[in-house]
Amino acid sequence: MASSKMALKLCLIFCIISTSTSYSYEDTQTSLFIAQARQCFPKHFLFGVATASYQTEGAWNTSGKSESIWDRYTHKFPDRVFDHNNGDTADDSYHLFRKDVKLMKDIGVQFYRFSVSWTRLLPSGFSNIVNPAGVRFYTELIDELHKFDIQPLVTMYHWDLPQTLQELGGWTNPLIADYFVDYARMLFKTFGHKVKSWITFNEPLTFCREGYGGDDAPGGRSSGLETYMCGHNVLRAHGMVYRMFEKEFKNNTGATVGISLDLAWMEPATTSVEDRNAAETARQFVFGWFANPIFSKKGDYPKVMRQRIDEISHRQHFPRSRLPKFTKEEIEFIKGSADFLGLNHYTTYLASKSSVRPNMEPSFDADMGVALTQKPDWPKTNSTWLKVVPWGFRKTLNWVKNTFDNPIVVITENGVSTEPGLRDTKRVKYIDSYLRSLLAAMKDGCNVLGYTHWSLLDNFEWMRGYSERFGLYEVDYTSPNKTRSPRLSATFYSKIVRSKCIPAQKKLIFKP
Ligand code: GBH
Repeated sequence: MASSKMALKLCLIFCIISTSTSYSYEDTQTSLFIAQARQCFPKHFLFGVATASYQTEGAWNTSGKSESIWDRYTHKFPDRVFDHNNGDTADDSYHLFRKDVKLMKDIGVQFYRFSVSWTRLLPSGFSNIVNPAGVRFYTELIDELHKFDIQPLVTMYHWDLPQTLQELGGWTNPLIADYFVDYARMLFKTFGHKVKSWITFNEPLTFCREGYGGDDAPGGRSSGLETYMCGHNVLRAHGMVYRMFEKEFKNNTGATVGISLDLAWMEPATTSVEDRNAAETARQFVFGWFANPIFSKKGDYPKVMRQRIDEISHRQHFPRSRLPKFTKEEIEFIKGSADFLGLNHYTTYLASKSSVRPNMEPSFDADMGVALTQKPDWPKTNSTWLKVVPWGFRKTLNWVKNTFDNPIVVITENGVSTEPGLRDTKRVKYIDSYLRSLLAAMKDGCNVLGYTHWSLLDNFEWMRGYSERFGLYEVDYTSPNKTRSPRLSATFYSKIVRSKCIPAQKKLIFKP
């Protein structure tokens, strides 16, 4: 009785009245509610952390590495990056990788998602010359991971294209698909005996839309044209790599190849049919664009993309659609070319029909024709685009399940930016609420095998430089050895990873 009185007293001082009672249960002894119950993932569920080469490695021109489009772009246009910074040294993980692996071991993760730098391995961009120092670096990293029983999940392409290939048109040149296959074959040959899970591309939507029609490297400003050429060649390249993998490497190795696509949840702004259609159109443009050719029964681009882009191209007097066409053979070839779907999910938007009519200027956004906003009362983060909307995660996963016949999904990114500092209670809450939403989706029948937190460390956040912090570990960029310090969230995530359970929330509320 004494302790329950004590709890009551504490409660009167500290209690936060929560309206979310969906998981609450009554603790009859103390007459208090526990706001969120302990909830567990299946025993075989896997937890990991993620990074990407340009964002963390640094050593941009060390030991034979050549220039990537992000090296070139940040050096040439420092003003375009928010804090005028670049990834030249980043977290210096090239030299500090053993420390990083130690941090992962401290958390207790089962796998590490990282990307390999194409220009570190193949300085000419082509597979005619392999850089031994690059091979040595990734071999040592992978061996270090295995030493601690952490499985590598390797992304082949997280946006750092060799500058040499950019000069030949980059992803708009159809021949790049062959060069990507050569690169992938080198990876399978060199690391295939140590790496069992691969991701061909990270977020083609982002690098095709922002790289060829926005602000990201290489800084192409040809939205609605190069954007689709990029997407087309990425899809061809992905399909070709997968078929090559099947033929030359898969056999009985148990190895798998997937692709990581990002999908923010698109919620209709109102219940009107127009807004509901707008939301579905948005999902198809930002996700179906890549998911439909690979994961749908019919293959090919989503119908709504085909229709809208064909029609708008025609109105703009293009004699052919700006969205390229696959041959029948290509459709069959690309269809089914993945063992799992990597899903990156961060936030939610409200979708409504755009009132801006497409003009003569080709543009991806005008082709989509959807206005995207966010509710002002959704909790803010340190990224303008990222609002905390955990229920969007469950909806995203259910939509993927229903649209693509319940594919095998691995969450390959999810996370949030916070203020610098170690007391990141916002990240703790984000992880707690998004993981509860993920569990709810799994109870709905979504086939999710694992979860990857973005990111292990603070890192170079592309056009936002080092101003956005996504790490479970803080990186002190002013210290010569880029000191890493655990945030509260590192401890919290570790608890979850080790127990496979989300702990009950300690906040008690008085029984009304
Ligand atoms: C991920 O993309 C990336 O894969 C990862 O490298 C990155 O570190 C992580 O996000 C966190 O940012 O500034 O309004 O133009 C997530 C999808 C797409 C979200 C591009 C941000 C830019 C919005 N991203 N988007 S805006």
